[in-house]
Amino acid sequence: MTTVRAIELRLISLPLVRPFRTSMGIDREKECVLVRVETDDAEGWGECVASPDPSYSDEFNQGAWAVLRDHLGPSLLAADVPDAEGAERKMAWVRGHRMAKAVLVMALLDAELKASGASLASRLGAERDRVQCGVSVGIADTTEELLDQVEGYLHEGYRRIKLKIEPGIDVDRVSAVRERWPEIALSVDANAAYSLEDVDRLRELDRFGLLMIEQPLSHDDLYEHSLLSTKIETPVCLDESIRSSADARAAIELGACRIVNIKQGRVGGLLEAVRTHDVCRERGVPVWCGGMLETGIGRAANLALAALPGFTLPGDTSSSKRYFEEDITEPFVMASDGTMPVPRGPGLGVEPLPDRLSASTLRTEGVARKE
Ligand code: SMG
Ligand code: MG
Repeated sequence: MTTVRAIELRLISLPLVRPFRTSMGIDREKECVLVRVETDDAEGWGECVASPDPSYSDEFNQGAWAVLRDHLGPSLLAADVPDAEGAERKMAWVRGHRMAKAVLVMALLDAELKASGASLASRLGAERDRVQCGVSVGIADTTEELLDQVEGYLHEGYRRIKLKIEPGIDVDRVSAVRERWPEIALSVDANAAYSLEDVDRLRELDRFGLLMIEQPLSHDDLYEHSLLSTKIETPVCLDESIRSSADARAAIELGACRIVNIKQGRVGGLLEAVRTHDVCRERGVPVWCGGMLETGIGRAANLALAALPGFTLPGDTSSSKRYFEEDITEPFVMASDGTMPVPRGPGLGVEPLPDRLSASTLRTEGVARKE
């Protein structure tokens, strides 16, 4: 049992090394909410995966900030929390807001594990010391630019290339990459940009031997994905549609997907991410760790999660330098064999560097106790 003594919110911004374009828009910087908690025993950090706009999900930074400050934070502040599961239960009265809940779960796990000296990886049930890395390549202005970027990433050793696509910037781009590199592990991610009416176009992708097509249809749909899955050969992977372990179970039972992308923030935290992994593993469905352009804090958590046994496909767990000139932690570096070591220090195993943290901070606010 420990008491949560303080919760501090911090909005940070870091420039991206190159703009990241998806079917939803263009990101030029990474802006996210970090949370620092202080318990009786230790300090812990968490990173919220929400974006500035409610585009990838209905959550967004200012909304997460408000729900953390006014509802979730006060539920935990000055409360006796047995452990991170206990914190999940104390926050359960708030419906939805999974990304906001997840950041508190992460920070409390970090504190709890720092106090006991155990790593997050061992707490979650990791079985590997290194994870396989893939890279997500944004929509480029031209095919030549795309080929140059892919060549660079393959040269660095990435084991899987994922191309962002949207209607009209899809078949030709995939064809060009496949022609140049017939053997690489290749996938595409549509971020919900297609509809069932596009089935003929999506079927054209079948000839490229893709590992998967990620989230082709609506962000909140399972049924239409189950229909699409019977009409195309490329395995469907769901990202946005999976918000919990229950969603994963429903999606699999409905035949809506054959692969699941797990992001701890999207499902409400690291503990629910493990349950989602378990549901998929029990049903023989491979999973992999998605990414939200995380700083070193969130990246450390992703690496711990990706080391669980059901994560059999390379994740969007790329080197820090694929995103940032300078991260807020020591950078994560992928080896030339396309793998990255799983942090093994207590808790997340990383700390924000004070100089980097203050240089990237836009705003901070403490959570106040509710009278
Ligand atoms: O972290 O390397 C990364 C980004 C991976 O493509 C990526 N993420 O739909 O999977 C996805 C997108 C969502 C990012 S939108 C900010
Ligand atoms: Mg995705």
